[in-house]
Amino acid sequence: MVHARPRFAARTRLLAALGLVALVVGGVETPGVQADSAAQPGNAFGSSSVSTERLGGADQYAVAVAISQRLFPAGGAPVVYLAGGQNFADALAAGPIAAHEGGAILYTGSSALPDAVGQELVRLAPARVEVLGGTSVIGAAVVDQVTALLAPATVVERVAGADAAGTAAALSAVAFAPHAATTVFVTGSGSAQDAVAAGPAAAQLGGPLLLVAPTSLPAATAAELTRLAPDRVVIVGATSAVSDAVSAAIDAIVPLVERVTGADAYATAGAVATRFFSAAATDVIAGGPGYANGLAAVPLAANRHAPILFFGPEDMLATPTRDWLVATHPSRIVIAGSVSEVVRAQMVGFSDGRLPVPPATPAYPSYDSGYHDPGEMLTLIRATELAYPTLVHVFSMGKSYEGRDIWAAKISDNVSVEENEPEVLIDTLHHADEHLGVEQALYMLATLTSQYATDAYVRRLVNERVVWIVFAMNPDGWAYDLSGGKYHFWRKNRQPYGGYYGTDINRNYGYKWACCSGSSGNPSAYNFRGPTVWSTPEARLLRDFVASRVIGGVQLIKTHVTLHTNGELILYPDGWSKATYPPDITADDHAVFVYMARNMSRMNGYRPMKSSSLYVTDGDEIDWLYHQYRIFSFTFELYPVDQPTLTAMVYPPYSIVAAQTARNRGALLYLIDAAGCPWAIIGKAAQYCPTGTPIPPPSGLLG
Ligand code: 3K0
Ligand code: CA
Ligand code: ZN
Repeated sequence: MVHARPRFAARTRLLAALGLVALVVGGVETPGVQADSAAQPGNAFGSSSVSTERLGGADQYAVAVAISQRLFPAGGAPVVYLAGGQNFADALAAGPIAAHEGGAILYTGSSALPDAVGQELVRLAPARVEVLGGTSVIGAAVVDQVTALLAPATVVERVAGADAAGTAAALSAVAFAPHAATTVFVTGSGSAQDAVAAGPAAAQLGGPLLLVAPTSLPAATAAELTRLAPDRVVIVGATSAVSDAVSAAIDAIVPLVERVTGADAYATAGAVATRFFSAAATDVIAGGPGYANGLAAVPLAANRHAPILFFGPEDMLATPTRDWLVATHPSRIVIAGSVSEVVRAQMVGFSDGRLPVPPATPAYPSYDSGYHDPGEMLTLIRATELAYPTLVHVFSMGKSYEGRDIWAAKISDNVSVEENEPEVLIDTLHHADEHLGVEQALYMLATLTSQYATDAYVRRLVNERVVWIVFAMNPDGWAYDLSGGKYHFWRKNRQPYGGYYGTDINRNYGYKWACCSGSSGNPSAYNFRGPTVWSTPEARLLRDFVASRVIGGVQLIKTHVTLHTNGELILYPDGWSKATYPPDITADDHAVFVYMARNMSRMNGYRPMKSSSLYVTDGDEIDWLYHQYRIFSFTFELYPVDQPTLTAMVYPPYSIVAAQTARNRGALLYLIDAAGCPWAIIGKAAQYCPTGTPIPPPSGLLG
């Protein structure tokens, strides 16, 4: 929220960053070939017509071995290209050469050959090993190790130019006679992802890949182009990688030069696929954001007549890759390296049509593109449902004023069954510019699903509770706040009244609405309460949803948090009354609120306080949830405090999101746990909760 209010004053110090989310590639995964399987509970793509095959491994050495095993299941490769695992420059051009020669690419350390790589070399028993690069990349000791492992007749030779371009030219010279290749591919020697994308296309057209500097045509490359005398050169990549001047210099040697490029490496890979691979392709290789895995996969892609596209570093599949899958609906996807289940679900779902391309929505500004815009949010929650169908059910709570869906998910084991378990509600984005709440909700969805198989606490909570997440209560305000590629500091919904837009949804609830100067009757005000109680469709939908959780006369939802920003606060009812001990809350319930807030603050470093201590609010959500249903209902005001500018206060950069969402893991899991019997925290479970509470929730004040 943008208005200068007390939380902007100095408060708790920010906790140190608690860690970062793991990147998709480089994540540890069991080495070896992994076919699609239902080995993990909840992971089931079985109903799909699309299969995925993960050529996974703990590192690039293991991934390359897995790819080699897939390509040569019975061993017997004629040639192996051995590349430096820490320095791939000399291997950039190896893919099309390996494809042309029917060989494999493996990686080695500079001073020692990893055991698994040695074993793979023995299994492949090649007649020839080409060691790529000079002794600084792959030392003589490695060459000796390789020689000792293989049959005496094996040729082990080094291919090295003065630089990467020279090595590429030397590889080409070994493999191709003059006029043997009609098309040659060229990429920038510093643009490895372009080289990966170009590799399968070069192989498909039977030519080599050569490298250039961004602004100069290396002599070795020019000489090799002259020697090969192809009809055509295809440059892959942007002018920042291969300038127009370099293109012109190539044009002076070769009759035809064309360039294939996109807005970034993902789009360039998509453009290469579109230009050189049939839309009828039934097989696709997806590399990671890095290039080592993709480079090793080029011979396999060539063998399958498939392009290589990149899935991307985080939880969203890159859009150009998505578009290729939607356009070509491949039946098999080979994944080089590790990938998260939700990204795998996106690849499968976009290929088989179960995951629709979301309707166009406004996007975050490019500098904040890591934040999930409304379309990305929908894709991510639907992909999570696809990946964990027994744990997640996605649904729309209903339509906003302007007709947008308000998306929600139920998370529990046996998710399709009413199991009469204690329930928890998490909602976000009552206020349109409080974007971090959406990220926090997505973080919890990811935590409860991706950690189900590995974290006993998460598994117990998912098994013994039902968690409802409402991902964005105010989709109309959100779309407006993002419109036009810039932020608008917009808080309310977009319902017009009295010549102004917007009601503050968090002043429109039906407990003591308009009672106490905790909202405004002026439609131009930031905290306009609406012309009547429950006038906003959004608050009504939340009301009706919560009412629907009364089953057999019992409200199953026991605890709740609404995620707002900012101030790093934990707020509890009442908002309407300044009284320290509110007249309308029982002493025991007040004690539960105080204890729960303190316990959660121990875990996230936020400051606990009564809502009215911040300022008086009337008609807000948490007062209504408590008084209507006795739900232990909290407002979290997320990061930050104390920023130098209003923009920094309201729109923190994406770089803080991983740490600031992970920061609330413990507190939010505790809130879920506490639903078992909130009064257990004050030692009164026997008095308040029926026997048979599944697992006793935490009790007492945490130390
Ligand atoms: O429960 C509450 O006190 C809500 C506080 C909330 C509000 O609605 O005024 N604070 S915010 O607008 O700055 N997110
Ligand atoms: Ca369940
Ligand atoms: Zn808010």
